[in-house]
Amino acid sequence: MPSQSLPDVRPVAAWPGVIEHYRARIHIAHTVPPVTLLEGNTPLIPAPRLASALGGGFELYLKYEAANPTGSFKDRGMTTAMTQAVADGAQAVICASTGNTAASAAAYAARAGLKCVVLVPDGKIAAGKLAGALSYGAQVIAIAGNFDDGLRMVRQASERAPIALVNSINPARLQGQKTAAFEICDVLGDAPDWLCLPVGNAGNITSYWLGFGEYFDDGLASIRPRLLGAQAAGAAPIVLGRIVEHPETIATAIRIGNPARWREATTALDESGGRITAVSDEEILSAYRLVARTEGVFCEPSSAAGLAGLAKGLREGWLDVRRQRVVCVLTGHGLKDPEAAIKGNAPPITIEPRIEALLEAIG
Ligand code: AN7
Repeated sequence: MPSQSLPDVRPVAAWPGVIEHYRARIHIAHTVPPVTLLEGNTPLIPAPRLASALGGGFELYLKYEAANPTGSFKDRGMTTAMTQAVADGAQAVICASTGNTAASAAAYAARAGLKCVVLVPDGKIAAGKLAGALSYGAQVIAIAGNFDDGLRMVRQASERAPIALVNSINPARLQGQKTAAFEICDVLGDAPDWLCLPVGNAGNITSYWLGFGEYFDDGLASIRPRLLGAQAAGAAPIVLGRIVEHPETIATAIRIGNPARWREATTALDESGGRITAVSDEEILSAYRLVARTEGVFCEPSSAAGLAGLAKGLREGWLDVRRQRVVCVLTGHGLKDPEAAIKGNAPPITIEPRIEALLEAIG
């Protein structure tokens, strides 16, 4: 049933979702009730043990976007994109995805009563994301190609058929995703000095810069952060300054060779006085394990790329964050990719069901 025919049921929870909470700042059609799963309001977790593992002397926070309803930051942009699609009278939506966008689009389409089609690279999407997209009832189409091929195809499909594109080239996506910047400022009382995050299709870095810019312009923040973007070394077009035809990385969420918001990302990096860096798969996995072990915060490998960039900059000495406030955005949940977690750690040992065996095992 399309949501136009549903009664205007407002959420009763303390947190009403990002559209309601930031309504005056969200520039989309407000002619229909928001399509929401009460996304946003995610924890900004202080990470002192992690900060000292990285050398200490600065304040570190983790923006834990895994706490969104489908387990990634994509939900912020999907509430706005799907609400706009409903306002526009769409009956169906489509996107290309490395996984998280697919799961989020599928959930919000279900919520709105719209048909959803997602294109994913065959065999290169983490199990939890596929499980989500299928469970929420999307039509999942695997393509024998990468994300960039998929994005080209869905752009063409949305031009030829009456189906709304919900990738982050859709401006409504940025309107929702910029709210993460607002939340960080609302909690800290100002913008941080640095914001570190993974960069794939570059929609998120563009959105954060938009959000921080709006708070700064309106006097709600006294500074704008410097941005530290991180791409996987095998999929680092912005760092290299050229399209990567065959991107490869264990961080499948950011396995993207030709980001749609490349130009906006470059502008954001330049205006902020920030930097973009390439991190190896080993550096990503090491950051991924470190944050889980030092702080009890489990994110998916791609999500740890920003943290890996921070660690790398500190280690190599080109980043100085002493006495500063640093936020690392952890974009997606560790449970999205159980295979990476299990492969990346020593397997559990098996013992006989006897107390002596247990005592011996735990030393
Ligand atoms: C966990 O789902 O592109 O730079 O299709 O899933 O805004 O693309 C996912 C991207 C970072 C990069 N972290 O954000 C998709 C997709 C995680 C992600 C990114 C993604 P953008």
